[in-house]
Amino acid sequence: MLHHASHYAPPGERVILLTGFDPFGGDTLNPSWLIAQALHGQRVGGHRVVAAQLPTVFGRSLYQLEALLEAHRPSMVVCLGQAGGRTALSIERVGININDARIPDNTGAQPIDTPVVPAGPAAYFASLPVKAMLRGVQRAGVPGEVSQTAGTFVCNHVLYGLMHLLATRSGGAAGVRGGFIHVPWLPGQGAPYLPLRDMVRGLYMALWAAVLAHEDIALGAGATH
Ligand code: PCA
Repeated sequence: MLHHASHYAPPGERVILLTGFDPFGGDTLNPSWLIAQALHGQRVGGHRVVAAQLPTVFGRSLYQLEALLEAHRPSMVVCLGQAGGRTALSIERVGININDARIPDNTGAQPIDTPVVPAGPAAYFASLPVKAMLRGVQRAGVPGEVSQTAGTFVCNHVLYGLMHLLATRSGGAAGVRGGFIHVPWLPGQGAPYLPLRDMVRGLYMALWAAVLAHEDIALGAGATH
């Protein structure tokens, strides 16, 4: 069952597909989905945001993502996930070809040291303009950083799988930019945390920055925080 809007973009309006995950690991909510929901329907420079939920499940998350790409033909894909313990909106630079689960996924599966895509390349870089998006987050007055690892659980699985889909799908995927942003806990889930409204504002500005940036800006070495 896909949780997403059933309406399609009018001709000429491009779609930003924005995904979040369902709660996992004993949590009762997942800020990534609350943020995606809050931005559903927003217009960003000739694009419309379509929010969809992915299950925190190895394999199934990617099948659903592939179906969403087919259904919406987005020009940009931004997947969001919760990363408890992080202090900032973390724009991920790279997905790696490994599943190594510290905890079971939402079906109880816990793959250890398996590839996301057998015989796939070791890693894919996100094709979003990560530095421009970082600037956007910071302009919103929200803590942001570029992250060099999305971990080895379902979020990295989805980032790697997304980039593999975009790299290998026949037709339609050329020029589609994609990537992943990890978000901290909400108040009440644990510390450190960020309020929902700040995360929504930061993500909104990051989407604007991505749409406006034709090429990524150079902030200089080490300017990742
Ligand atoms: N965070 C997990 C998977 C789902 C989510 O929201 C992760 O960081 O892998």
